[in-house]
Formats: sequence, structure tokens, C-alpha cells
Amino acid sequence: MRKNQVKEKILSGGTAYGVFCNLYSPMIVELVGHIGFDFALLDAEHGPAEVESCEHMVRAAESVGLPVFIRVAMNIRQNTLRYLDIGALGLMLPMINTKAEAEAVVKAVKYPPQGIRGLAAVRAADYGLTISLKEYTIQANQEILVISQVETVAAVNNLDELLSVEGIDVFFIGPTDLSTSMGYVAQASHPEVQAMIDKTVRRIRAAGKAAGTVAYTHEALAQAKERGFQFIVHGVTAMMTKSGRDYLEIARSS
Ligand code: 3PY
Ligand code: MG
Repeated sequence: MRKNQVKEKILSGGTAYGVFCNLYSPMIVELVGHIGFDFALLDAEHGPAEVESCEHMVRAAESVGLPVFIRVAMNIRQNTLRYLDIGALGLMLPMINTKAEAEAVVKAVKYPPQGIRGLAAVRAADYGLTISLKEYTIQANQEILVISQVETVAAVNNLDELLSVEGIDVFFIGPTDLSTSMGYVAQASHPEVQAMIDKTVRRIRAAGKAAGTVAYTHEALAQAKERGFQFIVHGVTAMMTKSGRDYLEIARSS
């Protein structure tokens, strides 16, 4: 099984930069790798991505040595294992609000003894041909990155309990859903939302855990770095929009 350089980087105190890929193209994933990002994060929560389209993107990512993580829609063991079986090096679970929900995530993602992920000779295990399945379970439990989203007031209220769950590697703040949950619908830049994010990331870091978030602009990136986020995610659509609009501004300015 491939080593997870991103997990290694984050756990040793470094910061990894990736791209949310919500356009379902293997070629975009290759580009993200060639540009030099540390990882791709496929989005199978929002939008139409299914296991099969993700598999093509995982294969494309592997061709350029790029680790891939996938945000799945919900923590159903029978569903999450399919995204791991195709070769994702980690999963991100949205709206995890309680300790029990976070523990269930770890259980679904890990093989015994830590969890209950079902085992078969799947693509991620090289179909059982280059590595024994038993060895694969050990490596997978070690390498797979588990990301739990903190994006509701409930999650913030239960943060201490969430942070105590063994096996969650990154706590990922989702500004859009968090602002909406706070009553400021889609107002991530509202001062109260920003204050909440600031406080939450401090608590995550004080607990010795890694924090992640999205940063779609240069300003957001600088702020995320300053706040000590270690898993920072740009977006394919944000990149295209910015460069396209900048280009047209110059094109039509005279
Ligand atoms: C959110 O902002 O709600 C996310 O999940 C990340 O974009
Ligand atoms: Mg969200």
C-alpha cells in the first residue's frame, strides 16, 4: 500500500495543501498533481460523484503520485468502505456532531481490532496479489487519514468530546455550514462566525490535534496559515473562476 505522505506531514507538525475536486475529471486530478499540490480531495457529499467516477480519479492521481481523500456523504459502513476499497488514502465525513458519531467514523474506516471495516481482495489491496490481506489491514489502519468535519453549533458545543476520540486525524471546519448553523446563512465572513472559527481552531490545536479548512482566496489562505490550520484546501471551481475573471477584466478593460 502507498505511504500517506500527507498524514506523515501533518502528524509531524507540517501543513499540507490540497484541492477540492468537485469537477469529476481524472485530467483535473492529474493537473492538480502536476501543479504541485499535496493532495486532491474529491467531493462525494455535494454533487454527483459516485464510487465509479471516484475510482477513475484515484487512478489518475496515482499516476502522478498524488494522495487522494474523498468526502463521502454519510457514515454508513457499507458505503464508506467502497470509497476506501477503490484506493482513497482517507475519508472526510461531514457534520459529525457527537462523540458517538465520531467513534462510529473511526470504526467504519478501520479494520479490526480498531474497527469493523469489511475486508476483501480489493483494488486498494492490489487485489491481494502483492501483499497479504492481513498485512493490508495493518497498513490501511496506519496510513488512512480520518477527517471529521466540525461545521455545526452542536459540534462546537461537543468539541472537547470529539477531540477525545482516538483515530480522528484532522478536525475540518466547514465555514459555510457552520455559519448557516449559527443562523448566519452562508455568511462565513460574518465577524461572529470568524470569531467562532478562531476559537474553535485554537481549541483543536490546544488539544494537540490537526485542524483543516477551505481557503479559496489568497486572503483566506494567509489567515488559515496564521491560525495554524495544517490541512488547507483550495477549490477547482474557485481557481477557474478567479483566473477566468481576472483574464476577462484585462481583456475588456480597454
Ligand atoms: C463547508 O464550508 O460547509 C464545508 O463543508 C467546506 O466547504
Ligand atoms: Mg459543509
